[in-house]
Amino acid sequence: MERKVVLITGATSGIGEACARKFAEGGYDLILTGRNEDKLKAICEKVKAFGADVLPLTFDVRDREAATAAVESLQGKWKTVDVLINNAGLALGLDKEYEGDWEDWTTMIDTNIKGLLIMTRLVVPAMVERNKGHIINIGSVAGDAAYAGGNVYCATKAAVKALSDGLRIDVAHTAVRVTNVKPGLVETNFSVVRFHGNQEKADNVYKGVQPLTGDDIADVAFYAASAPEHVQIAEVLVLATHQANGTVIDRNP
Ligand code: NDP
Ligand code: 8X3
Repeated sequence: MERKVVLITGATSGIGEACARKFAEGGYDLILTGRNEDKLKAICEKVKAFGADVLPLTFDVRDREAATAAVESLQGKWKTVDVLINNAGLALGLDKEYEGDWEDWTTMIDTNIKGLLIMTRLVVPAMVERNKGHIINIGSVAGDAAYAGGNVYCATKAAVKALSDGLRIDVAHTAVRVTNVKPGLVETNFSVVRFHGNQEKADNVYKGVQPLTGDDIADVAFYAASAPEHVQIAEVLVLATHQANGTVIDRNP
């Protein structure tokens, strides 16, 4: 059977890295993208153990020229991307909106919204032309409702929902599918990045509750990609068992 190709952004850590493992195990070949060439190469070596063919592409999703050059460099079987996982993203800070940091806002908006749009614009036209393909956007419970200090990050994930819904409308005449996976608390490097490297603050986010893992989210993404072709998993909210929504978490179950 012909192997399918998945392109994963932000594959050097957390959910993206877990998706790389899951899709490799599931028989896909992988285009793994990220900013850190060394990490990317190390992950490529790991997933090759599952028998997957792997192509690393090093670029920043905010850099439209670099992303374009990377996608345009694809040759042969790599040109046919069956599944695009728009995963690269981050939160920075938990400042009040009237006190927030302009650079943090710009980074979040440029990565979570514009980076996702750049990759969508580059990869989806060929899917539409082939009448086949699947875009899995990693949104968040944070996109359902704002929480204290979440303001701009929550807005970017609300945008991921709007962009997923909009794309689903725009490809409805084709067999291309669009899924928005919205995780809750997942213990990855996410909180370390949010708190600019403060490990203690990051650890507190998961205190008293068993969080999800990147693997839990990769399982859901893989399930969506594996559904029969007439089935479109449009949106999935995945929470830790003791998390009820973006703000209600029972830390003493
Ligand atoms: P990690 O910090 O572990 O992973 C984020 C990945 O995105 C890294 O590989 C990182 O690479 C990459 N990335 C960040 N900025 C860029 C960029 N400009 N260009 C290319 N790659 C970039 O966090 P998660 O795995 O948790 O996050 C993955 C996605 O899941 C994000 O979109 C996040 O918003 C979302 N999410 C996370 C949740 C959580 O609780 N963890 C919950 C809900 C959603 P680098 O190392 O180079 O920065
Ligand atoms: C990540 C989940 O609740 O920390 O999107 O924003 S949350």
